[in-house]
Amino acid sequence: MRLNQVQVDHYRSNGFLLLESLLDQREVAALRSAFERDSRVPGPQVVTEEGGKEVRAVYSSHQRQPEYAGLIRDPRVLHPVQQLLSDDVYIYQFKINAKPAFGGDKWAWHQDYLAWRLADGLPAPRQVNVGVFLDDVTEFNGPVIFLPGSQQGGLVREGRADSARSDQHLDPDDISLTPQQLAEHVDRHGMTSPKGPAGSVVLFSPEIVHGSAPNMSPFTRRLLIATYNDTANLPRPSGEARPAHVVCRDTEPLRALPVPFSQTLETVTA
Ligand code: HL5
Ligand code: SIN
Ligand code: MN
Repeated sequence: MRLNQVQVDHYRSNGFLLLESLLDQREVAALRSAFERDSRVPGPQVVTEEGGKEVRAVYSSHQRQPEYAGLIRDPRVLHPVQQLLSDDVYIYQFKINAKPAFGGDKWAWHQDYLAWRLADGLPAPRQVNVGVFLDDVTEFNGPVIFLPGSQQGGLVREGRADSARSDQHLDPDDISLTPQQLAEHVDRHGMTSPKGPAGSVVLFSPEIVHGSAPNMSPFTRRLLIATYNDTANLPRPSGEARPAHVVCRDTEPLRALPVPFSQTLETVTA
């Protein structure tokens, strides 16, 4: 699958692009059950909601679950990323933000590249985020909200704060825009929240301002985010590198599967 020129132009000018129902419902079911499995693996890759036991995010599932190892090499996903970024890309970060029903917390307004420059010394914003909807995303269950075009203005904020919430990863709370910065940017760019059925995919820039509200609905909103980085843009941490579940160490260029990932999972029975 290749993006057409209208789609490429949309991504470049708005900083995001929605591909509705890119994956089918059987594939979504496979990805969900892989998440159920993976969120029960104990370890520092499981981030819980503040003061609770509910899962807020799980990192690096592609290193443990074959469904995700296939998904990141699926031609429907990898080819568009290569088109937008470079032929040689690898997974810099892989996470699933769980946003549980009745209480999944917000993700503060932020730009990803600030986190990655500060925490990992990532030289340039040469990444593409691939967001995969594991649930239907509606106005009710805390969709990601983008400020379209805000990726064109560079980084808004400089430093970071420190809080317990960022023990296992860098929570956007610590790099969030001030209310005034947010208001000015919304004035200029407006807001939009891509919505769609489970299996839809949203590509988005590491510099676009985004965030999402708490989920008070009875519907979970699991969002997988695979971040591809150009292999010519490896992190250069000033101190100790962050753990491998947050910043992946395998920087070999990915090669696309010849078929959708779901076809590689099926075991042939005679
Ligand atoms: N949690 C990520 C990290 O690298 C950073 C955030 O949405 C990406 C800002 O620790
Ligand atoms: C993020 O930016 O990583 C969080 C977005 C979300 O899950 O709503
Ligand atoms: Mn983000």
